[in-house]
Order: sequence, then C-alpha cells, then structure tokens
Amino acid sequence: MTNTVRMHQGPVDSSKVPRFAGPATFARLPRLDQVPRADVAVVGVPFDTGVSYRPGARFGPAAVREASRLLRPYHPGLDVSPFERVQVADAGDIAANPFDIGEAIEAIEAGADAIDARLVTIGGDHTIALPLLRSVARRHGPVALVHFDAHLDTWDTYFGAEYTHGTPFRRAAEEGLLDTEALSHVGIRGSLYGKKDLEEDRRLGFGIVTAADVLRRGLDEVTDLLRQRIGDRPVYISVDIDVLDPAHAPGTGTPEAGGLTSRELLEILRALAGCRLVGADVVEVAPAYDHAEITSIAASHVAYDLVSLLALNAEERG
Ligand SMILES: [Mn+2]
Repeated sequence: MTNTVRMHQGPVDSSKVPRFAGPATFARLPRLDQVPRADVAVVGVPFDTGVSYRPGARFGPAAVREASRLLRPYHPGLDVSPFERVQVADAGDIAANPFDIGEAIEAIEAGADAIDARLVTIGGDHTIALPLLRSVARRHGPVALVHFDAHLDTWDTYFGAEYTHGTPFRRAAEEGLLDTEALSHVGIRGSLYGKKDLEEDRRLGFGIVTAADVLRRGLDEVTDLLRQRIGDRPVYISVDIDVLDPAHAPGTGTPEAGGLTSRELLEILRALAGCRLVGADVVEVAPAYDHAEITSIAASHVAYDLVSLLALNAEERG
C-alpha cells in the first residue's frame, strides 16, 4: 500500500483505540465542529413529547450512538467506504423543548436548516419527521417519500392535537412538502381504528407495501415497485424502527407483531441505491424497553446504510 493523503477525516482507528473506548459519536466519527465542512451529518433529536403510548424515545440518539461503536468503515453490501468517499460528521443533538411541542417543532426545523449537509437524523419520536421534511422541502421542493413503519402516521389528530407522532405525514401532505405521485409506506400491519384510516391515507396519495407483501411478493418485486414510484425525484426515507418485528426491535413505543426482519429492511434500503436520496431519519428507538441493545444495534446499522446511500450519490450534491 502506498501512502495516500486522507481527503476526509474518518472514524477513530479501531486498530489503535478499541471500539469500546472513547466518546460515542456516531460510528466514532469526528464531531461537525472538528471538520472544516461535511457532506453528510448525523444529528440526534432527543424528543418524545409526541408519543401516544410508551414514552422513552428521547433516549434514542444516545443509545444509537453507543450501539454504532460496532460499525466498521467498509460496507460490502453497497461496495462503498462512506467515510472515505465523503466527509461524514456527528452534528450532536438539536435541543427541543420537552414541554412545548410547537416550540420543539420550530427548533428542530431551524436546527436542521442550520446544518449545511445532507442529514441522517436519529430520533426521537416520529413527530420530528415533519420539521425535517419542511427543511428538506425548502432545499429541494416537494419530495418523494419512502416511509418504513408498522403504522400509517397519517392520522388527523389525537385528543385534538395536530402535531403528534401519529400525524406527521398528514401534516406534511397538507403543507405541500410531499410529491403526492411518489409516496410509499412499507411494513404496514396491525390493527387500525377503522377502514377509513386506509381510505384517508389513500386520498393523500400513499401506496402501501404491507409487511405481508414483503413476505408474499418478495424483496425484488417490492423494491422494483418502490423504485418505479420514486423515479428520478428527490426522495426522503423515514424509518420508524417499529417497522421491524418486535423480535428484531423490542425497544420501541408502539410495537406490532408480524413485522420485517432487520435483514429484510436492510436489503430493501440497499436496493434503493442510486435513487436521489436527499435526507433520512431513524426514529422511535426507546432504549428502556430494549434488551441486549437489539433495537439500538439495528437502528445504528440502518443509519449506517442511510449514510452509505447518501455517500454513494454525493456527486449530485450541488
Ligand atoms: Mn411512526
């Protein structure tokens, strides 16, 4: 091997400092304030005031960072070394008011706007997708969406509240942040309040790939469908970790039986390589219900795949 000049500052070298030592930035990457600029930033949003059932996702970012110590710098599935290809950094956490959802949403939007990089955001509950989509749509216009979740998250209100973790995509559609020709839910399953939940969701423009579709139709057919729907539009990926079966992600607020395996989720994400990904999030990791870091490890691997997808089409950034 010849000596080459490092173009980007990568993670701490695990042959010199073991992976379980030192501060837990995402994948042991430099902090954003330690690099001149970044192409991709991982940012946390420790906020869970929007949940309808079990709280605790405010501790998600810290748990996912801790679990991300395991990550290594080369991704064989996508044949990319994301941290060499582009500058990736950890932008820390956006401080969001835990007592005032409106103020929190404003702070998250402003916090995302302030980071000059493509973002992979670690939640936090799913409420945070709305301000993140506002920020993305300001830069790119209305975006295609691939939303991985057990739940639709297009309900109208809970207890009269418009801004909750069950409503972000209804609000995003109403605000014109989404390209209504290119909206997909993946992994939907479980009980609903009524059939009209599905009818209203369809009226917003969403197509649904259920968890059963992933099993019965198979990964190739499902990913072909998703890619066709996205086309060459800018696309945002939102991953609620409860898309995974509780066996693969017990540490979450609203678990549903019959979900995807982590292998299926990662394979679908990898099949979206080449799409014009402009931002992504991984939300709803609630470590208090986790066991042996199962959920936070899955979420950290999902975040690594999202960073890798962004790194792959970095040349598009303009
Ligand atoms: Mn959700």
